[in-house]
Amino acid sequence: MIDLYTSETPNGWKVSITLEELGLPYTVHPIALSKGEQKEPWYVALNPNGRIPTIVDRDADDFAVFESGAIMVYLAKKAGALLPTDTKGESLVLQWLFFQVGGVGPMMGQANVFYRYFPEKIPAAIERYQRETRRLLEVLDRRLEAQEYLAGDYSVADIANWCWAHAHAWSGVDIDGLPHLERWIGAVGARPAVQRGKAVPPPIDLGAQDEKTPEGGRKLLV
Ligand SMILES: N[C@@H](CCC(=O)N[C@@H](CS)C(=O)NCC(=O)O)C(=O)O
Repeated sequence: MIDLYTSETPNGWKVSITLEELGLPYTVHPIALSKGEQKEPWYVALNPNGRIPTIVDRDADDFAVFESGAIMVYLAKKAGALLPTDTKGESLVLQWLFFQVGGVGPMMGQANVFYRYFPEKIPAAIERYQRETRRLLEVLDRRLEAQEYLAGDYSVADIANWCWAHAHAWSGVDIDGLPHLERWIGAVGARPAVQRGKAVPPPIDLGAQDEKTPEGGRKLLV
């Protein structure tokens, strides 16, 4: 059994969707980000970065894993799916997974901060992160022109990138003229396991979806 500490955000969905796709049993522990639960000592003992998501594998001596990309790889290896075992196949998936972890996630995250939450409106910062987000989405579109999925068969690379890319409108970035990306966003989003994982944790557990409001988002800017 896996314990999952998460919130209703793209980085959280990366793990809940992976768990759903793999069919691994797990228990959800919602973390209220706007209340700062992720900074409490008991949580930082599991995740030194004080952010969601985190898992604890109760079947592996309570082994804790933080960083969403590392969690996805851990789970895929544990279940033996969503990540090829041959060196080149694994490398391809990791390339597109790291592309999300190091590029799409941070850039869209900063676009959200400056477009949605930051108390001052700084046009240069908004433009900078939105332009970089759009550029990264164009990279995905070009990749998906020739391939159904990002790295061979459907994998953790698709889940990771989808969790951010499908929410492009929240960052104020359109995907006009990116038909391959649009096709893939629809196809991945139609998967039952993706829909189940995206419903984790249920909003009711966190109260009022506080993180989605400008006020709730601002509380995270400290
Ligand atoms: N690199 C980390 C990023 C995690 C992250 O930024 N999580 C956000 C939610 S998407 C969070 O916990 N924010 C709360 C905070 O910044 O205190 C990962 O991929 O796990």
